[in-house]
Amino acid sequence: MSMTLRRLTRAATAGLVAAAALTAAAHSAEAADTLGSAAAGQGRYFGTAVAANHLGEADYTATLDREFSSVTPENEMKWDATEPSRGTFTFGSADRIVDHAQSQGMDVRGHTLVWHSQLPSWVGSLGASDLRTAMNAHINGLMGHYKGEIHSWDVVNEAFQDGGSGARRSSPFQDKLGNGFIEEAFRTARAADPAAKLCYNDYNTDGVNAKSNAVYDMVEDFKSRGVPIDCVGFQSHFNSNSPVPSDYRQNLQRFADLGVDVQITELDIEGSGSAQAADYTKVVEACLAVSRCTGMTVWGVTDKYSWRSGGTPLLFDGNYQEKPAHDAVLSALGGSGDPGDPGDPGDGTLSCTATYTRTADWSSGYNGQVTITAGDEPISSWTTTVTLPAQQSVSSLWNGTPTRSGNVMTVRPSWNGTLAAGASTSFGFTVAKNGSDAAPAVGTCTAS
Ligand code: G2I
Repeated sequence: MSMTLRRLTRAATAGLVAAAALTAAAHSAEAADTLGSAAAGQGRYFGTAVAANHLGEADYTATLDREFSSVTPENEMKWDATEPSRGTFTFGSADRIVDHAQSQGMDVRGHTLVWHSQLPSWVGSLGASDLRTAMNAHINGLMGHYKGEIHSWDVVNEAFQDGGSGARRSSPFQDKLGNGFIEEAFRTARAADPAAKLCYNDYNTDGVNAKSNAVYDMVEDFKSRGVPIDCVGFQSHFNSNSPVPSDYRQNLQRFADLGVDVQITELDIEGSGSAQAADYTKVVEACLAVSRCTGMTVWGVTDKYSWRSGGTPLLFDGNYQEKPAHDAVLSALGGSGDPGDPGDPGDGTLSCTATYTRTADWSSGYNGQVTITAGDEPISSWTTTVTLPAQQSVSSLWNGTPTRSGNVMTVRPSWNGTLAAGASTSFGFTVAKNGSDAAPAVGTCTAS
């Protein structure tokens, strides 16, 4: 969509957007029972990263629309997606996200203009003066397209090295343009869309350490010299190796005291259950304790699509059920879930999921394994089906009780029916391929 068209379309849908905002306001007056409405009650936004290719999935979009008040395109506004070859801008996927957000009255964070990663190779091959021109053209192209439609932009992302040095990270921009590339990017960005908040965004800067000190010094210097910067983004990717720092709030506060807003931009915390919920609570409480912490974004809607596959770091599980971490965040934001809300722990709905993997493979056969995981409630039994391709046959099955009907096996527990909330068990089986290497289909899991 062209720049002019985007603005015209936006003007034409302004009535619709206003109507959506009114609905959201009416909803929040009733009960702050979603993340977005509870955060709004605290004067904050609560956002999520969104991937355009999931917007067609009904559960994904329903959860997004119900719970969140801001979106960040997870990959669609990055340089490789938006200017894959020099001067040719492609906004299709990013436009889908922005259009969707606007139709729901949600704000949009822009991520990201200048970053060493997801950078098309043509950028790295430019000489210094061409690179400067290309960087500014990229900022102008992207910000111009979405002018007036983005509440905050990550102008520069991850420009500092990890470790104790506080040095700048090597990148085409750093290596060819020197330290000044960051301020140049911010000055260009201010002129391109004066209404957008301009942010510097990074990770491992969440507590007080050498890297956050280096960012702090840069922001202090920018403020003292009038370089336009409005906010600092703290990505906040946490796990057991990188836990929520004990001085998280203090670190947010010292940046705020420099005269910038702070935002939690890519929050996710690996783990599960009450420990994960407690960590999320710490983060939300830290943001609420800092008046210039204007909002929080989690890095994805559901564990199913997290970049940290296997780490279950988000607020909704793979079936879009609210996790204990969700309820903890909602309550830290001053909201309250109705005990009977679908998906809330305690709502009495028994559920389970079944996922298949091939654990061994040889020319004439293979071993399959199905992992059964209980949902938010403890369960005492489960049932699922495994449908084999026509030629295949099962020669043995363990840790489950099969009933066969043609090529469909219904499998129930043997000794392993009882599962705590969130706990898993698995059954395995050996299959003779008889000429077909296709995978079996695993049906829906039913719990009782
Ligand atoms: O790595 C986590 C985040 C750290 N801060 C900056 C963020 O922009 C970054 O996001 C992640 C996305 O969540 C991933 O989805 O950035 C990754 C790339 O740096 C993204 O991964 C990429 C894969 O590497 C590609 O293979 C894939 O084509 O996602 C692409 C789209 O699915």
